[in-house]
Amino acid sequence: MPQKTIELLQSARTATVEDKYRRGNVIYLGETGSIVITGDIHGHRRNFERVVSFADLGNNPKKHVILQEIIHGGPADDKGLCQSYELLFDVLQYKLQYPDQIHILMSNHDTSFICDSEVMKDGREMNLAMRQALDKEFRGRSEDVKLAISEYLLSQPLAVKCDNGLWLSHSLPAERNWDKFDTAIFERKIELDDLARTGSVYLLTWGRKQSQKLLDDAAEKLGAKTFVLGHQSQPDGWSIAGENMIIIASDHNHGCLISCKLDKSYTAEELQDKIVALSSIQ
Ligand SMILES: [Mn+2]
Repeated sequence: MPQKTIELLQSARTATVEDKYRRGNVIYLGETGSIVITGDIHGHRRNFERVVSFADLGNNPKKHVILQEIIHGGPADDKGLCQSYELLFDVLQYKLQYPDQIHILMSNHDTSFICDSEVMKDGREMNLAMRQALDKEFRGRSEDVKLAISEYLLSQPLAVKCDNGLWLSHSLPAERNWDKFDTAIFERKIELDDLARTGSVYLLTWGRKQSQKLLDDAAEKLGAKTFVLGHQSQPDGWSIAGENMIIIASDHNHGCLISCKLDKSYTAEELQDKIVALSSIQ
């Protein structure tokens, strides 16, 4: 059903661009309601289902769900081709069901798909593995489906900023690149050059190992109090990786989410009490 898939991707792109909380490339949330924050999903369907069940958005119209890095990982076919796009399509159906409650952040695996560049995960090159799976499923329409996926991914916001001081993004730039990072990227239109090495979307989504000094500078520059990021793998599901930063992962059996209020401010230490193990959710 390539045409239905393409239409789903186009609708998701429109909903993402028109998200009522979006200004520029940031989702701004006020002091009303609550938020469920997840880390990288990487094709982990069971954990995504647990997030949906936990959030129960149908009964919680003032709750927001933040998702990121849906693709690359999870089920593979008998040749090892990556079928995580199937989960992406289901996540986008979820977005369309609750368009102003679900916000999906741009990740580096998304930029690698858009740029058709290599990305390694657990020793495997995932970009080609997923593209070949798409070719196998969509045959003559696979280029159209890939283009629609790229256009959807490129429309995603870069960060969520909450009035309570929480800042959520896939990552932050690495120390050595902090002075090359242009924060105007949060306001202006994203161009493909911004995704290439040294571009500001690249620096934001691929950066690792932020020092406390960088986190303090970033907090001041971005007007944030506490960062919640994904991207850096977390064998235990999460870690406090700075006085004002917690990193979470949602892509394995020890994965977790954070569930907290928007009318209350939290330090990274206080957020520890708001962590929910995904394995505890039916
Ligand atoms: Mn990542």
